[in-house]
Amino acid sequence: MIAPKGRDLKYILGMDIHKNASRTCVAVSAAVSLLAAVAVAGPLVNQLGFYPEAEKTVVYPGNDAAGLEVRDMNGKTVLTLDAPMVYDWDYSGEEIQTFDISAVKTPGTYRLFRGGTYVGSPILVGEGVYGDLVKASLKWFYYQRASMPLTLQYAGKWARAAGHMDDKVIVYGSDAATGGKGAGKVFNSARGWYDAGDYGKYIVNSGITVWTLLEIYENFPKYADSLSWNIPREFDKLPLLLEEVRYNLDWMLTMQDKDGGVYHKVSTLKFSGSVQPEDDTAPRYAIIKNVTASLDFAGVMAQASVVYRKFDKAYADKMLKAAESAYAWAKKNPKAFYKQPADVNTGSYAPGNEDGKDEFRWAAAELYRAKAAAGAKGDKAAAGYLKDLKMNAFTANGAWWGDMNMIAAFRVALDSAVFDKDLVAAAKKTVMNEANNLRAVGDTSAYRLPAFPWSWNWGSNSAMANNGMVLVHAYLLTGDKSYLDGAQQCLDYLLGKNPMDMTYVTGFGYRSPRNPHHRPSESDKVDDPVPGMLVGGPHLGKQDIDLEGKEPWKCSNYAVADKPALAYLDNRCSYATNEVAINWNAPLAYLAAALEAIYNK
Ligand code: 9MR
Repeated sequence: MIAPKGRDLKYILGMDIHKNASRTCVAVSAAVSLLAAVAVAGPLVNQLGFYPEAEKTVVYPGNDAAGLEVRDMNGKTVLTLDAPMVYDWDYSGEEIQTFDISAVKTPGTYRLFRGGTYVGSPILVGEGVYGDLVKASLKWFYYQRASMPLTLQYAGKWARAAGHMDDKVIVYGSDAATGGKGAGKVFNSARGWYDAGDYGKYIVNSGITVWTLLEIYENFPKYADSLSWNIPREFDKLPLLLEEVRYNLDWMLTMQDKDGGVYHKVSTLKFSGSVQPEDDTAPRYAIIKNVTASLDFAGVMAQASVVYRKFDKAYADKMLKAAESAYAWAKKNPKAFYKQPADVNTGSYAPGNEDGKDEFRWAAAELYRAKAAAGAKGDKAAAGYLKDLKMNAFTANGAWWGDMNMIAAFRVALDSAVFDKDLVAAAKKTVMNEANNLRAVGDTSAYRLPAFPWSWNWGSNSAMANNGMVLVHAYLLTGDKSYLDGAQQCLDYLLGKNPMDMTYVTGFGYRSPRNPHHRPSESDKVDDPVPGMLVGGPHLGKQDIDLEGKEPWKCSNYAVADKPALAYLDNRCSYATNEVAINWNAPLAYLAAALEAIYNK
């Protein structure tokens, strides 16, 4: 699949040029939006605060010769720092000074002063600083539920009627609208989460999302069990997180055909307008079985069979069986890759280079472990999964929906009791190599952010979150706190240590997105967007801009910054920078949950 490009470490490190602090601080202007120009003068810092033992970084654009003072709320100075070296950060075109205030460990509220003047907003140091964020980012999946009403009791002011019952989705190509072959095939494909700001339900993206959420449960079971938030209960015995995830697993199970193959998605043929779910009434189709969807389905069902087994054996057995038949279908149809039909314009999630090796590797790893958990490690099918898993070496690309290699490596590296020693060693090496690359860049870059040129693709914020997830896994494998500090750097960026001086999560921090591309939030009568959503973040693609006004759903009439970290617009039209998505929220939840679970023992 698509390999991230331009990941040459020397190139990245070469971008940081040391300079001496001399001139006075300059304001940096960011993307000029329809609403207002953003002028940022710093300090840029995690707006939710820090755990006492965490690394705490404050980024300051400019090259001021003044130092920084940290004072408590009684005005007492607790830390004084000299002005640090000035670095360039090419991703924003800024000069940057970075202050390390990690020495402030006593829980409390602090303020920053520069040249004797109070700058920025109060900073919190304490336990549980990300607890609400974890819960809200997970609660958001409830707001994304198809096929059911959201009631006041659970949804508060974002209550809405049910949409997309999906009880009669049409198999694509089987009705007159799409060619009429095999006329009239319909089936029930209810439940599941809407993918993003649109109302499609996509198997590939559901795959990595569910994996990430279940990984929270697998890596931090005690913490996950301790969490509670307000959602309706259907399965009393399940921990809340597994209850929420089951809503999507149930939908995913409906997407498997009798022959084992799995459909790519359920969606309308065209994206709907900006309407509430109940008003998007165009016919919904189950569109084209393929290898990638079948393998992502197989991987997730196998993983879920392991996680749910102790709560519900029958459900676990059902999922394992479904996983095995999906995998068998993919083996029989290895060239059946998804190609978006010309009359469909909803999310494509089509593989970049159609080899499918990463999905095979991941599904084989999950299936082998699931067979072991079901007491069937010795059977013929299990031997086949192990053989397939060994066929290709692990590769270390960033974890995202387009590349499941790293996910396979996580699985094998952490489950050393299940897999052969050599495999575990290879998987660990892959995870650690990637983590070490991230550390090297994180610690030497002006923003203290492990970002590469490829990080600034569509959904850049999720790249930062997924990089954080790699670092957390490295911490889990080694117990070395420096990897946790690296993960913190990623979360800090998403929560305010960025050139836009905002958290990228709705409803959190001093400043946050107000106009995300999210149809339910756009079309309701509520001022605030649904909370707990991570927006895609800056990138230079400009797919959502049409300055001539020929495509009215796109943004027009604004200038876009030409630096990747600044090319962000808090406007609903900007689906390329301000959309939300389940596969972006899940790693945010993972990262925040990991820091909570690890620090708050
Ligand atoms: O996250 C996807 C990104 O990697 C792709 O470049 C982009 C264009 O194909 O699509 C993104 O996914 C969107 C999906 O296709 C439809 N639902 C909204 C998703 C987030 O923008």
